[in-house]
Amino acid sequence: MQASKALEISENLRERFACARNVLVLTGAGVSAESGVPTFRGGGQTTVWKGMPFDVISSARMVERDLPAVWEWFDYRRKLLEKLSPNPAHQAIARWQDRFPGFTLVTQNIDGLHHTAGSREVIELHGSIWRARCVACSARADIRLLNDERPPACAECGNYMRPDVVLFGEMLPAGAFERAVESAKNCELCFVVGTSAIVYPAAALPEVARASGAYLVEVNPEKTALSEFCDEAIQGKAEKTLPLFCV
Ligand code: BV8
Ligand code: ZN
Repeated sequence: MQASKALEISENLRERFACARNVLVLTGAGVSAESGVPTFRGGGQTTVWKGMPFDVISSARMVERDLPAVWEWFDYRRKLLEKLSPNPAHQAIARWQDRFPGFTLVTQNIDGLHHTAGSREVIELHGSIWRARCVACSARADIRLLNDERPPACAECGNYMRPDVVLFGEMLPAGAFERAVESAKNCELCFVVGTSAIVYPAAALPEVARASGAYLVEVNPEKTALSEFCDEAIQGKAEKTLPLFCV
């Protein structure tokens, strides 16, 4: 594993980037940090909400136990997000999309900032904070079009709606992880940007890419469980590092 300091892209990596045909990018909360979106575990802190660690309030159990509290938590985060915009890391990744014959962006983030930056067909493994879904039928709605009633009532069947986000202990959206695994198996170059690589099954993707022969690059100012496993671990911020791959 080659560790390189930020603002320094190895010649080898530049060449691989120039010649790559299929690229996979996996992002986590760190790619949105510069935009002002709080990370979950950065700097050793775990986000806490009203005394609950975030993986308690963001859990399947909480939806059953206290759906209004889950809505309060997501409404609070969405209010924060409404004022935020993509940063140079999101913008660089959006530019990469048309640079390679095959390009897949997989995100664990629910903030929608990749989409706002212009990325298309983003695989959102953990859903979206901007969408609600019915607990009973398959109805979905853009939360910005719903009234302030909490929990919102489903227009189709009248049952409760919940955030269309994958909580701890819940399955990922059907097909999302499978599509991401397919891309991981077929890429020659895999970037893992701004994730502590703790949450599964998302954290398994870099392992799949590496096992399939991809060159694995991590971009993160901190070391993670994945760093030793990478071909290159660029210890730097995404918003400083990704734009260096000028396209
Ligand atoms: C599942 C949405 C199968 C919600 C999230 C017990 C029961 C059931 C399952 C489990 C269990 N025990 C373990 C599991 C599996 C569990 C899991 O992996 N737990 C972990 C904690 C061990 N996974 C699940 O539950 C998944 N489902 O397994 O289904 C199943 C189903 C039923 C029964 C059995 C099995 C579902 C996981 C999805 C959970 N939802 N989010 C919400 O947002 O509130 S996960 C949450 O963590 C976010 O999505 C986030 O994206 C994700 C990962 O975190 P990161 O993105 O990595 O963010 P983090 O803060 O950790 O790190 C940020 C990094 O950025 C840091 O490294 C920092 O250094 C870096 N950084 C900071 N600034 C910058 C930067 N990098 C670059 N540039 C910068 N400027
Ligand atoms: Zn319904």
